[in-house]
Amino acid sequence: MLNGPEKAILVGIELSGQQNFSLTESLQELRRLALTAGAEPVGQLTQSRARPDLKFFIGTGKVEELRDLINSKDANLAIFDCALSPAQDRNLEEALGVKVIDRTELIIDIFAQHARSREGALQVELAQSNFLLTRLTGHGTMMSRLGGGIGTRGPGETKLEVDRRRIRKRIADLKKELDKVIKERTLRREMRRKSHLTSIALVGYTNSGKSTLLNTLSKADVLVEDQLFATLDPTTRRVYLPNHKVILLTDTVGFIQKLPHQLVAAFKATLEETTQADLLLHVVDASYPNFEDQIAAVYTVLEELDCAAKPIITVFNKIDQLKKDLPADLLKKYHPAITISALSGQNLDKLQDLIATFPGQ
Ligand SMILES: Nc1nc2c(ncn2[C@@H]2O[C@H](COP(=O)(O)OP(=O)(O)OP(=O)(O)O)[C@@H](O)[C@H]2O)c(=O)[nH]1
Ligand SMILES: [Mg+2]
Repeated sequence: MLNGPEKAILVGIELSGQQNFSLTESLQELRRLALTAGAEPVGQLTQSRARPDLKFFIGTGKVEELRDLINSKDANLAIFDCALSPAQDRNLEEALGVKVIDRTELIIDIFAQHARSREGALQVELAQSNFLLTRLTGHGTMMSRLGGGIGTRGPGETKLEVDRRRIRKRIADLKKELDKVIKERTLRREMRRKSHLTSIALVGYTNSGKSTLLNTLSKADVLVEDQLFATLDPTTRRVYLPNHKVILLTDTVGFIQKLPHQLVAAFKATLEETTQADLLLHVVDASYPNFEDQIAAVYTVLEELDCAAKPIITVFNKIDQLKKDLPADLLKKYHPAITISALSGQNLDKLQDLIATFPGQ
């Protein structure tokens, strides 16, 4: 097993035509993801390219540079801020002599560490199994990953021992078990629906303050952490509006740019809490310099979930951190929108008033 955290080199790639999230921003985010997963970033390398190299994603010269950096920093892991093809992953591991993981694997690993409920664990294992299946396509051997660390945790631990057929069987079993969980969840949601209470879902980029807002509005005690993907399992609480109406507010998993499709597919049951809501509160971390990039990333996921057309209130959070007010035209652009601080409680009364103006209230 490993002693101490894995020492990781982060590799950022900017492809031409890429919009939103600059190379620097994306690498900073990858650094936070790596730290959340328990690795220690010890160096980084970037490359701008027109398109990915088929064999290594980065150019051959860069591979050598990366190998030198790995050696000089005594690193044992390379994390690529992109989705690597199975062949690229394997070629890089062979050329570099260390474990290579991509953004998808890193995020799945964090999910594996944060899954608490049976449903969460099942969904993570489904995502891991699907990922593993793509990695086993077309070749029989691979560098062993049984040494521990990122990509080996969670239910997929003995993954390289099993062959494709067994993984397919496992995927089928997981889906069956998840179906049961989904039925229970649907039943609970139906019961809530019968209560005729409006259901509102908190959505937003990870770490934007969704759980904090649920806690302050409902006096709940949901885990809040300055960490990516602190919340995986949905929590629903009653919230009393000033007009004495009651709503049901649900907090769930946050979004991120380039959210792996496997995770969106695997977390269908959890994400249904969002797709079934009457109204969405889109929580935005207004203290993040380029929060409009995060807004765009959230909309991409909402579209994938088919719920971008739902009524949405944009909630600009963390304004206690701002030196000056947000521009009025920004609020107009995201109308209906409001600025709040979930932490200090500023403008929460106004947010409740705004919620109360929505039909059904
Ligand atoms: N300054 C300030 N910090 C805030 C505010 N709201 C939340 N935070 C902090 O932001 C961090 C993330 O808050 P969470 O509520 O866990 O965010 P989340 O959106 O639930 O994050 P995930 O569950 O990881 O997706 C925590 O450190 C909070 O204390 C706010 O209004 N002001
Ligand atoms: Mg949370």
